Amino acid sequence: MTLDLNSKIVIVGGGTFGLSTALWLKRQHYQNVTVVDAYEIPSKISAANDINKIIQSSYTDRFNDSLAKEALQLWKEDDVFKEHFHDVGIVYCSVEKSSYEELINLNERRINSGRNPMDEITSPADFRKIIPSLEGTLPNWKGFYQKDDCGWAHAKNALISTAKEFLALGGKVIIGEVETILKQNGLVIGCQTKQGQKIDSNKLIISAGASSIKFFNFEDQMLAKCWTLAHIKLNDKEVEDLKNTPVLLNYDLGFFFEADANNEVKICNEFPGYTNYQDGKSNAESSIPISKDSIPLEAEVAIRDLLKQTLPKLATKKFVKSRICWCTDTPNRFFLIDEHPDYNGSLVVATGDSGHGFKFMPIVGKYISELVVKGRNHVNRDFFNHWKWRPETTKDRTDDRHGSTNTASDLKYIKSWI
Ligand code: FSA
Repeated sequence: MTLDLNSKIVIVGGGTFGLSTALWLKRQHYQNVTVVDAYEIPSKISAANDINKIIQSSYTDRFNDSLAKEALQLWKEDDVFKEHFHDVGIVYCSVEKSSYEELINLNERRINSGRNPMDEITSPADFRKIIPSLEGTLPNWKGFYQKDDCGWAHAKNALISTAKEFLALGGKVIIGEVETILKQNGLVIGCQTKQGQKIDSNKLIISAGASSIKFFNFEDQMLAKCWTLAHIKLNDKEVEDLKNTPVLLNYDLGFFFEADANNEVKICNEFPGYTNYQDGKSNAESSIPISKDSIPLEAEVAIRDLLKQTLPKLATKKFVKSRICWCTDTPNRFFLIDEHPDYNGSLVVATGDSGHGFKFMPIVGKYISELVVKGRNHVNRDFFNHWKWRPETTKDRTDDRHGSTNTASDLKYIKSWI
């Protein structure tokens, strides 16, 4: 089903994938593009509603590596995105052998594709040359330093400026919780909000992140999991010491950034995520996101441990904020961006962020909009093959994360929250 410039395109979910798609469609002069979200943008339940997200521009796999390079260009040049990108570099670190090997592969991918190799870091003194305030003992830490073309972005502000540009170009945003998907004769023809508003579509896009499973059966391709974050507040001297320093990303232990304009530093521990399975079930799509401004006590311990090893003076500071943040993993962690097989091209799914979607915000909408406009048989085959509807792969599901016990645990086992 192909579209013309007046077709009604409705996007359910105004987060990373939804807004990127909305912007790309408006920039290509589609007249009738509507984003529907339960909350005002920046939606309080979007995973991207966050003070900072890591912007990597290299990956160990060829497909994401090349897409990340394409995204980087826009982070640097596109007026909507460039003011939110902080090109401060990333210090990639590990304490375990397997994650160090991954870093070696990452560096090799860079070298083989003609980019500068990263600097090797083998001692605490090497780390301190890059981030002088790392006064911790950094036990068994090794890593690589990529000086530029990577860093972090102010994710929430990027959502806001994308929505602003979309509206300026004539896009429409409706605030309402989509409750029902409207169907007729085997086609999706729109959606209806809880408040009773009906919105017609020639093409409907579901880009509701971990909540997408509320609307359709994804045949267990989608596994909602949450991760944990905390903020601490720094004094002026501490802010100054970390100013413009690279993101410190330890594949085994977690990561943190310089402070934001509010003097707050965000810190995350690394682990394979928590599921939230319902009623004794354990198939992927019975894991349901719930929002919570709190984290398990064990996450606080892990976050403080990361600080003890790196910035010990900050390790006992009060958390001024903590929350869990939901992502949705596909079986192999490539996104799920395709037509839903049951509705003859009238419904597109654009989800399965797999915990690494945000860095692609400037570019992912290009490929989603191409699928929306041309249909699945006419998009680039490399993209199609990576992102297609693929329930046959669920039997090979992988967590593909380091940290903690290396397998996902469930929130029902968490007895203490902070
Ligand atoms: O560069 C990146 O995409 C970092 S993703 C950050 C993170 O917390 C992961 O470390 C975690 O494993 C999960 O995927 C959620 O996102």
